[in-house]
Amino acid sequence: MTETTPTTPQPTTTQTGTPVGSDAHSLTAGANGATALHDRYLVEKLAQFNRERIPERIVHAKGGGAFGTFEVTEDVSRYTRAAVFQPGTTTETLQRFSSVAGEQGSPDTWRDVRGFSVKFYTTEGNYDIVGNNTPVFFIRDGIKFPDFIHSQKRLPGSGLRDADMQWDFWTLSPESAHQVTYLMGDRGLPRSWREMPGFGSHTYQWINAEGERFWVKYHFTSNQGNIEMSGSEAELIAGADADYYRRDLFEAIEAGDFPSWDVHVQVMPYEDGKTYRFNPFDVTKVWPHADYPLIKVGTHTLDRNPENFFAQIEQAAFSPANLVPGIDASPDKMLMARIFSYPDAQRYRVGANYNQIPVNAPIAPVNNYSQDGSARHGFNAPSTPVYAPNSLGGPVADAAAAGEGGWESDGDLVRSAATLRSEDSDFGQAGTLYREVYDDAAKARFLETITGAISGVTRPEVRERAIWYWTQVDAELGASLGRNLESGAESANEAAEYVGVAD
Ligand code: HDE
Repeated sequence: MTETTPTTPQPTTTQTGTPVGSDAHSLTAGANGATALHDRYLVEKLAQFNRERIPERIVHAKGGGAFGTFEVTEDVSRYTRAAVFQPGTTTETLQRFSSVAGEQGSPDTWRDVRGFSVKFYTTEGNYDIVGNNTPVFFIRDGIKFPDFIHSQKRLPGSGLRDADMQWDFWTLSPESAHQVTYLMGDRGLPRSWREMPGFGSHTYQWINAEGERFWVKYHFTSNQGNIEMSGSEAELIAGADADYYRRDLFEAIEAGDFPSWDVHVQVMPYEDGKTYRFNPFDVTKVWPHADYPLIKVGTHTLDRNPENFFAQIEQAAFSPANLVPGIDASPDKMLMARIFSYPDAQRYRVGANYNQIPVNAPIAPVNNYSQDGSARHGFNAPSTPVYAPNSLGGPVADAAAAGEGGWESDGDLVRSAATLRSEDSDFGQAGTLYREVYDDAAKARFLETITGAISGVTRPEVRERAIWYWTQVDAELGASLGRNLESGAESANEAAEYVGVAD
């Protein structure tokens, strides 16, 4: 259906286009009589209404977004052949921001990680970077994800959030320490989506025109700066305006104040991946900029609000599986799990043909042998054969055009953590973030936040383990936390402010 804004009203119609008699009066047997079941417009209107909601995203349910443009300002063609990253290229985009654990109506300013998803409508097909405003993640194997999310959401009986299960999971999963150190720090409460950075988080692979491979990490640096809000400010706003971030983005764009991010990559030569001092495919780690400096690629600007939130934002389907020639995955176990999970979620949430909805449809032509299914809209010309291989001139797969990467892989099938390298540690980078990035004021806020959060834990063994966990991050921090909890110095406000977090 196309959207029109008529100057003279058009007649209201049924979904099949026939004019209807009234939007105010059902068909009844006399003015005071029973309603007729054959009032087909009434039936259609109520039935359609009952189907307005689709399942909300199991994580990242609350969000907002806008359309934009990505412009390549530098030359990174020596690292990737992807059309979207060639010098001077301009690509239309869609971006969605989100918080993670809260449901659709949840307040934007609850402490949480924020999603940062960008869809590039490239000439070679859609390319999505589905990241967060932090460069790392809580776990490093996708098989833990459902358990992790369960622990951060609600108790099955009471439907309440629960500090015991949140901290039980985190402290039994010490690989979470780096991400929790971001989350409980100032980064957990950005002032707006415009004023926060974005990261691809995982290591991805770039492949150049000669077939040479590189490992890359994406960084989106906000040109509005990185600005955060205090816990008490966030708490007040959560009560006063649950849609604070959504409103901020929408109003800024309406006013012509277009937010932008400079896009950078860190590039690691392929062979370094084998010998680097810690596992560079572990999403709980960052790569030091001293080893792999930021290389600018271009600028991403958001300049167009959605015209229909449901059609263009709610139904938007972002996926790390949406890769293009010259860009591929890496041996990150989380990334590989996500490549299955997102299209699966979208087939369930939006429907089997979700990629035919305008907001998800590529500008690149689609040619393949899949067909039918619920709400199918596009189809091949009737002369196109329905199978491959065929001798009738149907679409032919072309490895050279696909520009896929890959990596050496061998060994028995095992269930095992990745082989440890000399500097692999769960707590090392968390400690560096706390000690070297946070200044004294940020450290004090951090201690107050974790004290408040852990004061909500009732099980003594989980409290003990939380003290152990933060002691591994930083001995002094752990000791201060222990003293605070012992003396009951936790601030009731901070405990209330902390709501929880997920992916
Ligand atoms: Fe997600 N995640 N995730 N996630 N995620 C979803 O996809 C999942 C992870 C992220 O704006 C879901 O369509 C698994 C890391 C964002 O629409 C789901 C694992 C990162 C969004 C899903 C992860 C993210 C999602 C929910 C562990 C940052 C919102 C509905 C292997 C680097 C996208 C949907 C949007 C959404 C699964 C881990 C970010 C269920 C299994 C790591 C920004 O498929």
